[in-house]
Amino acid sequence: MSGAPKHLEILRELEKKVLWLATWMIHNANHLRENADGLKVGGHQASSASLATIMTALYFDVLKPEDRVAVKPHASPIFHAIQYLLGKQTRGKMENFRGYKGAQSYPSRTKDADDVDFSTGSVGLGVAQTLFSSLVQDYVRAHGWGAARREGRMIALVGDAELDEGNIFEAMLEGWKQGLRNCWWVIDYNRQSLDAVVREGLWARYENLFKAFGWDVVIVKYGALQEAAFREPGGAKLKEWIDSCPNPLYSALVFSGGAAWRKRLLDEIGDQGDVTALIEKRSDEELAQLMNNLGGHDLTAMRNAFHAVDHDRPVCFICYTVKGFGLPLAGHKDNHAGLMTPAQMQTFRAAMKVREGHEWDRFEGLSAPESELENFLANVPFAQGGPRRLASPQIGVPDEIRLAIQPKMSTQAGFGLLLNEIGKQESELAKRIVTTSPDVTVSTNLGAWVNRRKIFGREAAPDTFKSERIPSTFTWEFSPQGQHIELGIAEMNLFILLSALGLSHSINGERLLPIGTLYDPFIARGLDALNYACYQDARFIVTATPSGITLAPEGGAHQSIAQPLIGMAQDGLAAFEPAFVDELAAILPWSLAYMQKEGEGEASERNWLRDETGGSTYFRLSTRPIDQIAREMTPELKQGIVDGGYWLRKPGPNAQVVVAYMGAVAKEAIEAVGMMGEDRRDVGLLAITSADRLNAGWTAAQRARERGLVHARSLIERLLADVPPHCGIVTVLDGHPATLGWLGAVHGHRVRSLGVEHFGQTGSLEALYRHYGIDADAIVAAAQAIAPGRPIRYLRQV
Ligand SMILES: Cc1ncc(C[n+]2csc(CCOP(=O)(O)OP(=O)(O)O)c2C)c(N)n1
Ligand SMILES: [Mg+2]
Repeated sequence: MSGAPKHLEILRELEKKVLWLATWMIHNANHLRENADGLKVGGHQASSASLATIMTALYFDVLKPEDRVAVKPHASPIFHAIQYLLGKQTRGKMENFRGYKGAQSYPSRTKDADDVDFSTGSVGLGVAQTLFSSLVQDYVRAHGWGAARREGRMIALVGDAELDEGNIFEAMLEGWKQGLRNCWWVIDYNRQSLDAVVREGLWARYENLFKAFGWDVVIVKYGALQEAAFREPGGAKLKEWIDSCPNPLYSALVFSGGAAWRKRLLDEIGDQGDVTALIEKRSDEELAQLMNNLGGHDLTAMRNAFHAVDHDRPVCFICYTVKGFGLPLAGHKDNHAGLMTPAQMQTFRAAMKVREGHEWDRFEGLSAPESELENFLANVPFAQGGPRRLASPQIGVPDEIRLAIQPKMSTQAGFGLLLNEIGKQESELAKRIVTTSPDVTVSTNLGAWVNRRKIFGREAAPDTFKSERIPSTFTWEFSPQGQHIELGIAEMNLFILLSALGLSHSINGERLLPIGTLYDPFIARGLDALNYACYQDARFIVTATPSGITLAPEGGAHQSIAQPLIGMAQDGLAAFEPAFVDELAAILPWSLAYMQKEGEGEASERNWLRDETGGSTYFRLSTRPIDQIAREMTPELKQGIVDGGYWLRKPGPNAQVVVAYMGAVAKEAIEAVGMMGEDRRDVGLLAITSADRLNAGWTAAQRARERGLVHARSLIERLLADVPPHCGIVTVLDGHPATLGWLGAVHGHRVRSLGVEHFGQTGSLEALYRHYGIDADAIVAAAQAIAPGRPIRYLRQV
């Protein structure tokens, strides 16, 4: 660190500039909106100002290029202002803050152009992401990769109310288990959330919590002015008063200003000797300055705190700040969405010495010579590392993974076998795969893979059962070369870890191919984290098993209904629910390649499905063994499976009914078609492997046609093209019926959609399929209702 007074002076100037730019950016955007559509959106002025000093200290002084930062959502304007000063953000994007393709309200890896490390916005997620990114950095290095790059610190700028989010504590627990290093959480302790002022004394709970998990805790409470005043006669009294002042009162006084401070202090401690003189010798303005001089607004205090860290243990900095510091909104409990009025803006502008029309000038209003400022910015350590988005070559994936498919098998067992087959090889693909599971590794069938590839641990640890010679199917051995990361039960952690692993190519320059497994219903438990992982374009496979009511006797509470719809609706995630293991064997290699793609490609069907741009994949699998079909995997069949569907039995020209099924109910669908054969002509059986991709292809093809690509035709349009118009379609899956309900809209066929709308009943599989109406009888009954004709003979009483 450079301790030269000049250095500090320039940092002070930049701190001012950053606050001005961020405040102006928000004011300007709202002003434009107000004129355009009358809609004012809440500002982040107060929330941003809170972090202006801390971020100035970090970005312009402390951070190294290899460090990565998750910026608190509402500090996005400060981040953009800093990047603007560093020449990495354009004025156009700043002027267009919150506008179409402008700088984003919350820092976004995918939508912002100025090198956001981690997207934030859903509070708590960015914080945990830094922890898991640090574990991933260790994983990468333990496997012998990335040694040429310096180890970075993973840093989160955390709002104090953000710590209400439980996922942060789930992550801390996991970090402790995994030997977390190189992780800093900087808490903006402004004691305000969105609605109000936070509970008294929270910092002490945090301190204990963090220490209990092995973190260092650094409390930055007082700024240099306060520290100096405490050394004056009477200073100890003042300190005592500050320490015992309740949060809401401190905030209210910050808002009210110097005269209010004076009155309050004199009323409460004014008769206590020296402290009176201490107060009296300061003007109102000086007194306000002193009382507002909390550690988090003191560049020296913050720099000292950061530079003093000389180890790689995780550190939590609790920094006292004032929300809205430096602005007239400072401290007011309603300031979260507060915006400065034009009159307040004028006063602020005058104080910042910014002339009309020069608001965006980088050095407007600063007193240091431009050349010095330019020189300083050109040498900021953080900005010396070249592009922050790293690249890593794609790993080759074979077209097929051969495995011996038994006559009767479940897709979950097939998944375990497929991974085991990959694990047998010494290929680059096998090396780059990393699996993870929240305490359901064995029950989701990863056991064989883990036996081969071991569990990752920074320190090796043998399996005690093995060393004690107690027979066990699974070897539970930890090694720095291990390729499975075993997590505790928290599903949020699973998805945040997948997010961190799935960005390794860009963050660490070393590609990993992450595969996470969990029980299907518990996707809901980690859904927001899954959404954010996809939002920041992390690449992974998530395998959910068992699923639906098909898990039958395992328990009603574990049945999942909505997940197929989640799979369809989740942006960035291609969802599959294959019925047969050979289908999964076709989808898995495709998914491993898909997760590595980032091209643009020509306008084509592949492109409508986003095959060129790539993404993550979700497999919804089952533990139900069903009869497998012995067949040759032709290229056409494989393409159909990957694109979402194919005819298992093509309907004839006189077909009255088509049964379209997805997943484990294949058996019932096949049985129902057999039962109807004598009474309905040419019944068709449509196998659907991905409602998501079929639907996405259909929507995209329609859009493409509307935009002039007249020949655009999606797979489902082609599949249903020859189905006679009078033919009815019965759809069935172990999930919400709406998943396939749209099939009738493709060419206007009548549809009856079967599925599960209520859950919770336990029982045998037969009993439950009957109870919920997805057994063969229910399919036949639906067919009879939708495709009138003579009564179907094999229809049993339902
Ligand atoms: C998961 C989630 N819930 C709610 C919100 C809405 N929200 C945005 S900021 C905020 C309060 C933030 O308080 P704090 O973290 O202390 O930051 P400050 O505003 O004090 O800077 C809330 C509730 C959100 N962004 N994400
Ligand atoms: Mg706060």
